[in-house]
Amino acid sequence: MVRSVVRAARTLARDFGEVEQLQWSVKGPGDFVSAADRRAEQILVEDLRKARPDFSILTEESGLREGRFPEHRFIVDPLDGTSNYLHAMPHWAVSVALEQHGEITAACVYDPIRNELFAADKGNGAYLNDQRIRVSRTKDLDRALIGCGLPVRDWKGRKTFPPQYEKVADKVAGLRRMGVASLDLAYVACGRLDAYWEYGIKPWDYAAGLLLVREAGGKAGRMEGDDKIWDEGTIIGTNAALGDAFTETLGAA
Ligand code: LIP
Repeated sequence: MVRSVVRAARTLARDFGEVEQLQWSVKGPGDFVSAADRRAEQILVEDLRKARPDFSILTEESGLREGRFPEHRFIVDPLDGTSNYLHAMPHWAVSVALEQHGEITAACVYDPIRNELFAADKGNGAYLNDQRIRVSRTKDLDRALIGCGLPVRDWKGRKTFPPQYEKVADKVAGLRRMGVASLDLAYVACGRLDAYWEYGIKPWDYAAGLLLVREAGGKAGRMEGDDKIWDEGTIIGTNAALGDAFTETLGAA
């Protein structure tokens, strides 16, 4: 998983140089970025298939490819933070998780711009490059820096977000909307953010991040219940100390 994620991210990083140039072109970088995204997905699928030919693969771009052992599946986002990438913002990542018998057992999120590889293995902790990471110890909401998502246009979260925002914004030290769910959760895992929530994101955006937070000692899941973890809902990742207070604040929205 690590090898495939790093290989895909390196090609995206090379293409990113071109995207920066295309910002001034009349046509913009749209088509170029779609092609780069597809190329990255191809690399990931090829590598993961080679390593585990019988596992299923769910990707953002192509949906589910069923393997012989569908109870083992990779959940892949070749380019998380597509809008950032498209606008030459140097904050995006490649994310892969492995789900086995309904549990996420391995996770890998790589930010090639900062050369930061977040990885976790169920039961063995979470790591940033080779250093063990842990969630923050912030226990008071009024000292907490919180990541979130922001709905735009006709996005479903338009109705869900405003009341949640009202409740949270009133109580916390700061809010950030960085546009890369996998990295938001990775940042909770290493203590840069104290908590994160977002409504309506997709499995490939958060599968790896959930395990990173859990293995770093935090809490991560779907507010409406983990039994339907891949259904539409509000995804929350928090440090252990804030956990319930933060979820209650959102839930009370
Ligand atoms: C994006 C997420 C981001 C969210 C966007 C989108 P993509 O993923 O990571 O945090 O707010 O709606 O889903 O589409 O760039 O892979």
